[in-house]
Amino acid sequence: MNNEASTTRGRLVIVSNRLPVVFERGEEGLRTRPGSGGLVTALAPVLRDRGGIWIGWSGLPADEQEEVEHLLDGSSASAGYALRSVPLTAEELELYYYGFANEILWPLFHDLQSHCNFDPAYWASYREVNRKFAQHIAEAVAEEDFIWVHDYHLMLTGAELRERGLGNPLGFFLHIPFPPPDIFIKLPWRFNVLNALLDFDLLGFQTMRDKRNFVQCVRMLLPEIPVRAEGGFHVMQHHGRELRAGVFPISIDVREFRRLAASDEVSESAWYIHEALPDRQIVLGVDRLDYTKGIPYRLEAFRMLLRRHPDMRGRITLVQVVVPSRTDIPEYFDLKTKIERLVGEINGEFTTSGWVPIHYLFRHLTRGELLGYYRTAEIALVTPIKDGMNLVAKEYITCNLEGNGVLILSEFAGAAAQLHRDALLVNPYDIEGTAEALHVAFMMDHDERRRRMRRMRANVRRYDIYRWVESFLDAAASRHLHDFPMVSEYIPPYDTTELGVSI
Ligand code: GDG
Repeated sequence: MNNEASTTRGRLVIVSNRLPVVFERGEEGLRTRPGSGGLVTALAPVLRDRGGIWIGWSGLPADEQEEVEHLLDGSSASAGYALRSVPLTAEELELYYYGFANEILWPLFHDLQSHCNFDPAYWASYREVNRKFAQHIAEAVAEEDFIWVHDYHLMLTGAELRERGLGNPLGFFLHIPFPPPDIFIKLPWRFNVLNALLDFDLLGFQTMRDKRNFVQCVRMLLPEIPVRAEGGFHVMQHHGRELRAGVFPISIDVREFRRLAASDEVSESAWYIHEALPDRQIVLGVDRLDYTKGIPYRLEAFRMLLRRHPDMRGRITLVQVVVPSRTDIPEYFDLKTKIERLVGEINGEFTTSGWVPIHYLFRHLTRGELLGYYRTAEIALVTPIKDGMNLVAKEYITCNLEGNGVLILSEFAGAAAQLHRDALLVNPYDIEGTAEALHVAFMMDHDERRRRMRRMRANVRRYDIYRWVESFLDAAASRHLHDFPMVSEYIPPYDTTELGVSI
């Protein structure tokens, strides 16, 4: 095997579809401000210490590339690592990003093949853009740099780099689920994608489920590839190299969320939210407008709760935040219309003077507002029909400083692998089951709530985003896999009798 290059000697090169920088056009023209996500916060110190580059698309049209590059020079100086942009034309954006990534990979990898539009033009562009990214990476890196590619937009970059003769150690992390073989084989370009993934040295998945699906796809579609289990990894041989696949459940910057949740601003906001909704429990749902989030099923479940348990009326309020996304696309616009019709129907059926069952917010909240809701809501309803991890669940747990919240979680969210013992797990398609879980959550006594929340908080605290970065880089450098016992034992479907409650 010739992939012994150490990842500790070289710099770190992060590659993602988008750069972690926000471009804003103000009166004085274009400016940048640093992105604020957990990933960039955790990676920035490593990029600074070790020396590094972040390569991605700026979010702006290719004809503004000159101005973008000029601004990125300034941002690189203040960030302490280099930012390099890959320009994308309007056509590439349409076909590669909105087309292949969003209309094929996103629905297919979330098991929703009926939402896919397998347009061959999308594939051609996806290949072109991955090649373009590889070109930019190849120009930017030195021999021993460790290249870490993120997510489904860029699954072919490893193969493109190998074709250019690059021998650098290459890692890839998939933020979304990997589908089971009977779904993956629907992809007309299944062999190209699977073969390309095998050109990385380290593949990271969110859960055991995703890694298992990937390994099963390799066994089914490429039976000539030798696969063995070793030290928590699955090891495969391909093109004279050795690829290791491992599980690295992503997390959040726990210390930062706790600090912000305890701030005066958030404490006040939490107090005001509950002051305006007195004498009741608040159930919180926070989702981007997307069909994978299961929002209509969730609303149906809330309606079922109010029908079946009339004593809940006036004592429970669902605050459903939907963050606008792609409403110019008919499918997303239809989803919005469906959600709004359901909210209207439910509020129309149950509202009384002084009580509106669903507070519906269709907008992006500030970080302070969002944390105010996290801190004060007695119940969080996180019920995607499929999700790589779901960070809202981990953020809610972390911000629930009083420790009296209940998390209702979809068994199809990656987070379930870690939290299944103490969250109330539901099948999001099961409207009656979710309605009953809401009832159980409402009735749960304080001691039980605190016990469960304490364990979940400790669990998320032990394994934060810094540990996630460290574990991936360690696995790449030392071929050693950190042990995460809390993520290895869950296999759905979940037996709810284990909870000791009947739902
Ligand atoms: C991929 C995978 C995986 C949401 N509403 C508001 C707001 N948010 C923030 C939350 C959270 C983030 O957006 C959403 O978290 P997800 O986990 O759903 O992440 P995505 O980026 O959508 O998706 C997912 C993740 O990658 C990480 O690997 O967990 O499964 O699909 O951080 O706080 N933030 C603010 N206002 C809002 O209204 N400020």
